[in-house]
Amino acid sequence: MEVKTSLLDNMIGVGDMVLIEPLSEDTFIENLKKRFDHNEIYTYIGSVVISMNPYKSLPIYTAEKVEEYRNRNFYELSPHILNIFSFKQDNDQCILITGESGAGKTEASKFVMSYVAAVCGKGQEVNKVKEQLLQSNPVLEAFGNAKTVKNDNSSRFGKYMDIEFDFKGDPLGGVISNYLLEKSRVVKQPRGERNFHIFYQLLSGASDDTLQKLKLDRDFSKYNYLSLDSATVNGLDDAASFRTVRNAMQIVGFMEDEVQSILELVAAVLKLGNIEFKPESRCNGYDESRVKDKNEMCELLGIEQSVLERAFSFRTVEAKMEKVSTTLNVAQAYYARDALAKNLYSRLFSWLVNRINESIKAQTKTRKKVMGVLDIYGFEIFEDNSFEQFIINYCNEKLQQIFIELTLREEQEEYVREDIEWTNIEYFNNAIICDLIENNKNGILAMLDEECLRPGTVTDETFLDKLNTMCAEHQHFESRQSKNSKFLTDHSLPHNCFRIQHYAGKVLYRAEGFVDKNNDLLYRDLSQAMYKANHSLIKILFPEGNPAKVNLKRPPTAGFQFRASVGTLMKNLLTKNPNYIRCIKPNDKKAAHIFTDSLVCHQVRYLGLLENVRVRRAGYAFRQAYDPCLERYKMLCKQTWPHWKGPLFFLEEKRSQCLEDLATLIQKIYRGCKCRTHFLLLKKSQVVVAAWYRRFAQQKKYQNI
Ligand code: AOV
Ligand code: MG
Repeated sequence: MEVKTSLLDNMIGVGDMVLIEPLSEDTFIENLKKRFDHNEIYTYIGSVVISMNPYKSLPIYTAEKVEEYRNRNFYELSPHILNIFSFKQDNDQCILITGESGAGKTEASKFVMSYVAAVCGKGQEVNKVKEQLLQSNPVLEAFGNAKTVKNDNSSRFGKYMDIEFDFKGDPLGGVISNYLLEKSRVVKQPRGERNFHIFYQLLSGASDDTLQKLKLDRDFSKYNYLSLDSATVNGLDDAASFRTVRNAMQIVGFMEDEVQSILELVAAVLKLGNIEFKPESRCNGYDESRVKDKNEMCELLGIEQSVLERAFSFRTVEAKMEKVSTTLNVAQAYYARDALAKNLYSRLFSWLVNRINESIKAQTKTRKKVMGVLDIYGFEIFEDNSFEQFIINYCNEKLQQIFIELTLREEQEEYVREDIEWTNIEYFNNAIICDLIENNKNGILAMLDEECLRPGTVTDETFLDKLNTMCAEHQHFESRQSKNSKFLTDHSLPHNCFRIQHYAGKVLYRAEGFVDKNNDLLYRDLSQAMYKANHSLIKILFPEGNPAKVNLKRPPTAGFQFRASVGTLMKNLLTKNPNYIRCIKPNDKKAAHIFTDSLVCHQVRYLGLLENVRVRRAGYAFRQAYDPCLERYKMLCKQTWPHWKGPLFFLEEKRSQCLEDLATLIQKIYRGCKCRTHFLLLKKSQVVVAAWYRRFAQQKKYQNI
């Protein structure tokens, strides 16, 4: 076959990967690279957008650009994220942004949101809604993002935001859902990383007066919970960010006293981290923990010193209807302190999300359609991977699964269903990895829960033993395509670890802390102490501390809750029309102008992008069910216009006659356009608009597009 090179030779590469000839991994990467070198960071695979992180600001998101892209057809302008979805469609949309940590998901989600705000609706009320939706972002980033070794502004929570529109396309409001914040960061950060931004922002940016009220010192080094080796980050101005966040809170609608309460809790977490304990010997030979010094946290939150101190020295356990008080030793007291700090912070975060939702929720019920934007924490492999990475990576597996289901599997199956000739395209389906993790009976999360709820001595070792017995030993009897084949064991594994072959790479998890983090228990004495506080916000955050509620059942485990909420999210996403932004990280150095072939190639492979192009090239790009098609084009055909009575009005045979007439007409119209849609075919239940990219590319029909 003659190799078609003219499109590839084009200085800036091909805008749609579907047009590459010949298609191979090499040409695919070469094209991305060529475009990246020319600051063309977006490339399509049909309607999927690939986004390369440029690690520098580009002048491509200006008001002029927005104007240019507004209401233009997907293919008329060079690829851009602004082109991702069409407002003209009537059904609910969602934008799924995926990619590994640092690939550019959060930035992409912000561009999408600003674009929506720029092009939708006008007027005072609408502007207020838009402003509030946009300003919710700096608030959540301050509390939910942190510097990691992979990303200076890494999302440590998952976020899904529904924006609701009325029939005119004006935004009415929104709803944010958040997914499991990585709360362990509050008390400890890996080397080279920071705690959540807000701590540094508050200390750097608050006025002297505010800090004094909060009894805080500007000096980071005064606080045990703030790591010092990377307290300041190049390119991050914490003080300026603090002003932005304060301003954003005001716009979103927080009252001054609410802001004050929130900052008091942030300060309280820092103070909590400075509480230290000393042992006091008891006559029974055991050491009992005592708080070393008076703590200012109590003053901040209106808690009596003695109440807090007692909660750090004793723990009440209920056994057979009887309350037994046991003493805490120093190690247990430190554990309790950290558990309280993590709980306090993560509950504050969830409260913030709810509070923002109250402000941004639609005031009327006349919503017409919804656009959801999903921005989660990206896949990550650190040196040390724990429960948090396990949860984050599981979430990424689920998203990859949606992509596979909708763009690779269902798409192919649909052709078969419609009797369209089809040669199957192979791809890796990560459903087995999802199953390994989430299977109700013997998935890793279920086993962890079983272990956590089992009476007797439960440790991370007993959990790991269980995993090894269940997954590793069964492996020998099962096929390579079974879920257990993704649970990798060999004798070289370090002690107390297990390894999973994820879609995006092998990850070694340290089992230490899994049981504890999944249990996520807070001694009741501590929640009761918090409930006794003379501070309205902290009281709300610890409802189980209410003595009237002592009989409350234990909450579901962290893993169980996460699995359930991700399940609900997936169901929700599947009811919407998905649009994908697949983010790619060009290098590991967070640097502009560097394109590391091997790194990009790895991502292209595991994201299944080549398979995506293959399915796309072989298939029919645009299709519509009969009824909406008739509805859309009713005016073109004399059987349907001007006497239109709705699609169901037509009898079967009349309907197909109409459709055929319509097909001929539309064909005529399209033929005159510089559009890629050239054929209309009537299949079992659909009108398919065939875009035979490859053929057209070969016939050089696209050269002047
Ligand atoms: P992520 O959301 O995918 O990682 P971000 O969106 O936070 O990644 O991007 C990381 C950094 O890359 C940003 O802070 C910017 O400096 C830069 N960047 C990304 N996209 C662009 C762009 N379009 N233009 C300019 N700079 C960009 V994570 O949240 O860690 O999974 O968990
Ligand atoms: Mg992010």
